[in-house]
Amino acid sequence: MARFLTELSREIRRQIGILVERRGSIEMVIVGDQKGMTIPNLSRYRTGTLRLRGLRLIHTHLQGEPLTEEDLTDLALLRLDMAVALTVDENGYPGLVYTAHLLPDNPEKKVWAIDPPSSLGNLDTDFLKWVQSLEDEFQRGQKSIVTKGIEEKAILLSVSKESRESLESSMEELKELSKSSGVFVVDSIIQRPSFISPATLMGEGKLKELLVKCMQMGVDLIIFDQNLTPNQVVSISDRTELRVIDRTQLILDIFAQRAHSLDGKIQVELAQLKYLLPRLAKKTLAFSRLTGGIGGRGPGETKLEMDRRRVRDRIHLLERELEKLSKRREQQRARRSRIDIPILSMIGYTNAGKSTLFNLLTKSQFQVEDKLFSTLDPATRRLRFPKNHELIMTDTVGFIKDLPKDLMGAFQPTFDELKESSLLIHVIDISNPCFPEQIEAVEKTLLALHLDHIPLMRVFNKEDRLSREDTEKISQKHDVVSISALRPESLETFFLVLEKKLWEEGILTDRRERVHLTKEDSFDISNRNFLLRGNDAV
Ligand SMILES: Nc1nc2c(ncn2[C@@H]2O[C@H](COP(=O)(O)OP(=O)(O)OP(=O)(O)O)[C@@H](O)[C@H]2O)c(=O)[nH]1
Ligand SMILES: [Mg+2]
Repeated sequence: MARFLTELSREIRRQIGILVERRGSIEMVIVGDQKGMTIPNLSRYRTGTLRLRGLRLIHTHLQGEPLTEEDLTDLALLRLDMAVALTVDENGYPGLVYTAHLLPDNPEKKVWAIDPPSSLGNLDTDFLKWVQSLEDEFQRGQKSIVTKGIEEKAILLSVSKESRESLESSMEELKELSKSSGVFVVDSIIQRPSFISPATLMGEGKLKELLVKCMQMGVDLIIFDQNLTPNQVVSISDRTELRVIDRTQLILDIFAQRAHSLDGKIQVELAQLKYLLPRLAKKTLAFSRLTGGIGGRGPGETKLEMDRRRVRDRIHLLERELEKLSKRREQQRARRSRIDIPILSMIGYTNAGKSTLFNLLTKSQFQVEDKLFSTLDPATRRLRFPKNHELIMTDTVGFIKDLPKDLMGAFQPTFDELKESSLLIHVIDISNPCFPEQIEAVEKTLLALHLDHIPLMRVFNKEDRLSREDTEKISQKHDVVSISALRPESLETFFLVLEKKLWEEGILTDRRERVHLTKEDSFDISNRNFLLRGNDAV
């Protein structure tokens, strides 16, 4: 066969390649030009992303050259069993044979092994046995990473020209998001290339390294910290056959898991479908790969349907449902505003401690977790503060940077609630080194939601995680009161500032009732008997 190939190749002055299946049958014959050839789409030879393709490429090289960069790219991106270059001597006989194959996980982090050239006569490997033991080694590497229960393994990826520092802190957040969504992070990679490829973000070289790493670690899911265009998802996913999701999709996945109320479920599903629709225009496997897994889960047990027409119908249906719910809420709000009770709303970056503070102030027991987006459905409680003033306090979903604007539209009913607020309490986690960026992200979001006209009071939370001196320094610099929502006794100044703010903003207007509180009067801390009494659900 080799002689036949070299002779023919010499005669027509073109490379000839064959793709050979495990047991030796020839699946495809490819004719190239003098220097190279193009392998057609092999997706019908899929054996699962984490396995070798079950095909080896044997092709002729007319100029005696070893395996080229392109050959090695094919080896990696197509996950070939082996790439073989057969050189042709001047008489059309086979010369040296060059071979290379992919490597399982190894300490040197090598992607492939290129064997020393040999003559045809010396090639006496039992191929089937050899390739099976190679696959066994791959599987051992893949199994060495053990996850709990339904956790999915993923590699996180960030490709951008931004400063390393900001990419790193964003990556930390992506890790937290991944954990919150039940993803086991196998590795996180930051790349700052000088040229960003518009189609795949990273260049071919990095793409094949990534793919081989995925095979070595048994990962078939990659999560980008950047938001990808539909075209980018398709090209990366089609090049690698991996499941590819971006930051927004991951966040939506967390929302889908957290949505409990009817409103919440409708809002999340709507946001997911709106995100998917433009992506479904691309007829491709990329999105069908996601069905059921991360990025393809809907709220509850539902899976996201991947059919465009049905998606559109469903969007219309959900929008109508949402409208009905909005009307109902509007009536509720109207009733509330008739009795004219001021509303204080907790807002802030996700995980800042909004729910913890809300629970403390209203003596409630809503879910508090060291996870991003633990609150999705808004909570509302009535309370008295100070003394005989009635207030309503609400807790809502947290904000995060880079959430696409059209997705926020789906959460409009939640944000509409915020519109009725008399005061926004912006809870900030000062123990997070990125808190200034978080403040900016939150207050920018308020602007985008047209909520910036509502009086706002910032509060620094989690002061217990910093030294007293640091807290004081930061607090003074920004002129913001600091508290720890875990320590009721730290709230003294907060109450004074809050009360002052309420009067200043005209939220508390009845001046006759204005009593200057003495310390004993306002909150008997040891009993946690704040003036904040009531605990009636609204
Ligand atoms: N050390 C410390 N931890 C706090 C403090 N306040 C809240 N936490 C913790 O921070 C985590 C997040 O608190 P949550 O109240 O759920 O935060 P959230 O702002 O409601 O977050 P989302 O609803 O996820 O947006 C929890 O593990 C809390 O126990 C604090 O003052 N000090
Ligand atoms: Mg919360």
